[in-house]
Amino acid sequence: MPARGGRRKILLISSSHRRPDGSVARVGRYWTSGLTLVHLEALTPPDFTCELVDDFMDEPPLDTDADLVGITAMGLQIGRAYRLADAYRSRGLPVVMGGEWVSLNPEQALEHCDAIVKGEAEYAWPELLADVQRGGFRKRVYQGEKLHDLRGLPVVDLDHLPLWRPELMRERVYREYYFQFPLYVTRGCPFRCDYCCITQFHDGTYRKRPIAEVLRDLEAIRAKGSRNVLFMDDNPVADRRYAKELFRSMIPKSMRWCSQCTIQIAEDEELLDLAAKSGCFLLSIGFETIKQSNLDGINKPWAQAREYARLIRLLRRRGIQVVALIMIGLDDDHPADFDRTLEFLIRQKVPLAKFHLPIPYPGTPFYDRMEKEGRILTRDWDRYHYGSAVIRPKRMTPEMAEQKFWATYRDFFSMRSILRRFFPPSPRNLKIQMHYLTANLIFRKMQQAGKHPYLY
Ligand code: B12
Ligand code: SF4
Repeated sequence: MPARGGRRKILLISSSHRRPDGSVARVGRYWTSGLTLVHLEALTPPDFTCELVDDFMDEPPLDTDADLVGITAMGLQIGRAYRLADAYRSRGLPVVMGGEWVSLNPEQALEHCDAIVKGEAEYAWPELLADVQRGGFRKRVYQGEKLHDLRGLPVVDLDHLPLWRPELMRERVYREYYFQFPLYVTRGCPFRCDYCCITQFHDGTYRKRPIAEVLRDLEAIRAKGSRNVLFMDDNPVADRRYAKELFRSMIPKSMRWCSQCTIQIAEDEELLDLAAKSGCFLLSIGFETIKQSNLDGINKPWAQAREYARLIRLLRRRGIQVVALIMIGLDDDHPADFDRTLEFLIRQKVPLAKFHLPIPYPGTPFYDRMEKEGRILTRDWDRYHYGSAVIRPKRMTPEMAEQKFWATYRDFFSMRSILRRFFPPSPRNLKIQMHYLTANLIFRKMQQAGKHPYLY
């Protein structure tokens, strides 16, 4: 690997996914960004320079002067990521991959790249790069000897976020809501839902960042002229004491934040009040299903379906918008359960829902179970996008599951459903509700045009 100007160059790519017609999904502007690329850049020693490309917005350059290519991918992006890896390797460039999918499926990934980072990169990436400096990879799988305690993580350069377009923020129409800056406070989750790659990836551990360091990062976002934050966490409230302390200390910062979260947040009213006061305006919550038998079946028995309606009301009362993440077509679902779920969401006035047909991510207990039961219908990862029946459902045909999936989306974004869900509005956060009303109308238009509302 030749050194140029004393510094070697790493091309870091976040992959997009392929649409059914084979084209790569692209957007012109986007409302948030992951942290992976800037975080890897921050972990890179100064004797390297990094170029960051998000394939979701820009075509990665195949003719590159980079010495090393690093690729990250999530879910159905993996097919596109493997194709990119193959393309760079065929040009003689060494390729390293990382992320949840790759970490849980090392042998599969190594068919497409020269080395992988298995698990988090904090210790493994500097070790790999030291080997690169010494002449090349010494092994194919790099894995840190221990998990990082999340203290003193390097500060990321927010200006390098590939999906962030500062010029858009200067336009009046975008000023208030454009771009939610990424930040995370915790890693992992103590639960063990059987379809979840996060708890597998972190081996059931749950770690928290020092609150002072989180507050410092919030200041950096404020310095960009924004108050909007998206936590990259999967379950920021698993340690209630920590979460309460964090939210309390965020109140004076006047931020607006959203996150993925478990419904645990609404089970403790003090926690919920603090979240609302600290600026929480939207939570994506994995309810998964309104049937307890299904919850038990996916190893999520701690979530109580009969409590969902009451807990959603508590969130709504505080003006916190809910994005309900729903799996339909689980083992105890009949076709009529799609309709029951839809009616439940409408009655609870849920502003947005993302429906998923069950997807068995390789490396999870759910995948292993589906494989053992001979129910995996395809390993074409491009189809692992939640709208395809990639496993054989128990109580309906795959065709019926897909048909009901699209019908549920259509009915969720019907005018009648939108009106029932948004009117009368709850008294708090009226502006944000109107924002999500507009989002519903946009998604309605997309799905009328035959597009998956969230896949672009
Ligand atoms: C932000 C985010 C997004 C953003 C990404 C925007 C962007 N392009 O920048 C958006 C909203 C678009 C998104 C979309 C999707 N996402 Co997403 N997303 C996340 C989220 C919340 C945070 C990612 C992040 O920044 N983490 C913080 C960084 C620092 O951690 P990290 O990525 O894990 O990286 C660390 C290590 O993994 C490792 N590493 C990772 N990659 C690499 C690469 C190399 C080369 C190396 C050396 C190391 C390395 O190093 C890092 C430091 O330790 C994660 C959940 C999570 N907690 O990570 C889900 C997550 C990654 N997403 C997931 C999925 C499934 C999707 C979708 C495919 C869902 C869908 N609709 O089908 C879509 C993709 C759609 C598309 N259009 O392509 C899954 C991945 C599942 C899997 N097995 O791969 C996750 C884990 C969520 C979950 N709980 O299931 N997502
Ligand atoms: S609660 Fe969420 S993050 Fe935790 S194991 Fe279940 S699905 Fe994964």
